[in-house]
Amino acid sequence: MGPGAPPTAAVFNRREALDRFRRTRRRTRALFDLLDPAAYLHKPIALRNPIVFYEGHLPAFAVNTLIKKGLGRPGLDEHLETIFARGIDPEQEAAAVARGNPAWPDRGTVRAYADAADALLEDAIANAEVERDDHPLLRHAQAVWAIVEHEEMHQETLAYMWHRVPYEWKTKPAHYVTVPPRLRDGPRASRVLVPAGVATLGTPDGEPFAWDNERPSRREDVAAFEIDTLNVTNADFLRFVDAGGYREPRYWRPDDWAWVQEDRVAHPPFWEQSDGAWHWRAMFERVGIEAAAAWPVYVTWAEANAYARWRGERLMTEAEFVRASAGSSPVNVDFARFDPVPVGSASGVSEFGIYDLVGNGWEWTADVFAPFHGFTPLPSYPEYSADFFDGDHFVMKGASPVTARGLIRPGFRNWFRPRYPYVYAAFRCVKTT
Ligand code: AVJ
Ligand code: FE
Repeated sequence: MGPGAPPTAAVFNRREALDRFRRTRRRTRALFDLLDPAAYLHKPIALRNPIVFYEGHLPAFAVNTLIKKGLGRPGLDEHLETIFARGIDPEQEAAAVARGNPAWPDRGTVRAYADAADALLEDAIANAEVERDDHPLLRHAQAVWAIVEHEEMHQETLAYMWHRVPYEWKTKPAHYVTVPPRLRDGPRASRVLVPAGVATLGTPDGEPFAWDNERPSRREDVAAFEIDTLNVTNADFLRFVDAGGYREPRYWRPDDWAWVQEDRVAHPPFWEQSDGAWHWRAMFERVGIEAAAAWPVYVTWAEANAYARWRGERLMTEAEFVRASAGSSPVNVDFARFDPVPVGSASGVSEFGIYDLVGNGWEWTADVFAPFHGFTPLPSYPEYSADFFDGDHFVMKGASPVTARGLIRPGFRNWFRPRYPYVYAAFRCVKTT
């Protein structure tokens, strides 16, 4: 521990860890139960694995990490723990096809493995020495939190994959309402000044767990800036579409413009057009765009950046996000819903009067995902971040409707490629004063 690092790390609470593990597993099962078994071998997103992979990946990752690497005990099934070890995220679809797929086991086999893994993991969390100072994976019970947070992140991956699955294969949960009636109008769009100040990026020592990319945390001076109090909505974005924003190269970086042309991109990835009308593709049904007009628009980084340029403005930096979000409480997170709510939820207003920075959709930032100075790979998952410091991923902050509460902390950093169209990512514009 370096000078100045606080000596007090939170005390490990076995009961709490076991509860969180069980709750996480239960939610994962509930997510799989939303799908018709016929979807099991389906691959909703070309760059990702078929659905079967994820049901095996979660328990296999946990066994590999906590049981084998952490406790040094034997696993359950060497073959399954190899094919399910890691997801792929290849640059090109062609690479995914070329690499080929293993012959995936049938669902009964995967479920039996998951049940056995759950029993093994619960017993380890309840009884084994999962917290000890003399092993890097077990310091502050690191591997326990890593497997839980890894699964929580994948719950979001599952949700955005499920989003692309045909509606016939999904069952809407009882009582779920895609567009709840609005009780009152939200606040009007406005702009506030955030005065110059200091932001702490990442997660300070002394927290029970943080991913490697959050550390060491650092303080950064932030110059004064103006920021939209609300996210850009579908209605706002429609004006950009109607103004020909997707046909004007000067709003796009060269690679993004090439993508717009080659893939004929002409609207946000959650919009669909039929009979000349726009619709919003919600999780369980399609709704007219009017119903979603006040929802944040979910777009790629490239589209968010183009919109900001069209307005003569820019996306916020990560440090500006941290500064602006002081005092925000989460809005529409932790699977409260599978779709957004209108922007401007009163409960989520920050100290500076800015809405929904944490929840209802991640916030795109202008920052390329990169390590903080002094970065060290996490012993329990050294490739977690390091493989993505390639200059082609951008930082997202905050949370979406399907971000587990356990992941919501000011220092958490998420990242995706600039043209990856599946994530629940919103944005707003800022400008330097
Ligand atoms: C941090 C959400 C970008 O989904 O690619 C899961 C999380 N890494 N298993 C991803 C992750 C390995 C990662 N993100
Ligand atoms: Fe994973």
